[in-house]
Amino acid sequence: MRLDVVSIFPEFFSVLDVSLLGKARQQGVLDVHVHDLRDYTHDRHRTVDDTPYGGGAGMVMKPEPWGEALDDVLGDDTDAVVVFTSPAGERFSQSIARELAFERRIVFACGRYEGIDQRVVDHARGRARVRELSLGDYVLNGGEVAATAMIEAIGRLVPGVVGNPDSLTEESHEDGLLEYPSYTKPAAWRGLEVPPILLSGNHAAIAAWRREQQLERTRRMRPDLLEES
Ligand code: 97T
Repeated sequence: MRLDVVSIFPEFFSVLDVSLLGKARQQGVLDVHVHDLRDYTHDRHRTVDDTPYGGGAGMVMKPEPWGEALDDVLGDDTDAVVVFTSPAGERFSQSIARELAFERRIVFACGRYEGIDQRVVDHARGRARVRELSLGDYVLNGGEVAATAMIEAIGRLVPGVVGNPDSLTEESHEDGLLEYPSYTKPAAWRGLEVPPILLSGNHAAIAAWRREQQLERTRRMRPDLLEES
């Protein structure tokens, strides 16, 4: 999968050099290209923002650098998805990550300040499949953290990135429930015991216990998930 990122903080994405995604990049499974939006400005101050039409606090990202950056990054590619990270987007989820993991190419456009001139998004719809995605219901200073989280969630679902594919299906959110609690050795630690059923060797009973734990935990921590499913 090819991933492009456009941001005024390209250094931010050095986190993608490490851990599992870093290894996937070294192995050529993920091909990540980070672009500095300011390289597409032409004034001495490399200006990317301006005051909003209609008034209001904060600054809006100017359309011209974004237009040039997306022209350059997309080239004549007609098959890419462009993701605008935004607090006003659709909420990102495991099912969206699963969908996007099938794409050949995704371009992440990271806005700062109060957002990007809306015409950039509207114009991009003419040449790519556009998604406006939010990480959740809170405000960040910019789209970089959101893009990084989405890249990790999507990237690890790309075949060959995570070594053991079984570990992908046994996690929180894959079946609409939270994960069951996990334990490892020693069987007793600081006076706390591992639930005896896990030491019983009875696989059917263990599976039933885990299911029950998933339901109980989901009911307690995330009742909204049970209503959805
Ligand atoms: O708060 C933001 C500002 C810019 C770009 C994205 C965000 C955001 O994304 N998910 C939550 C907030």
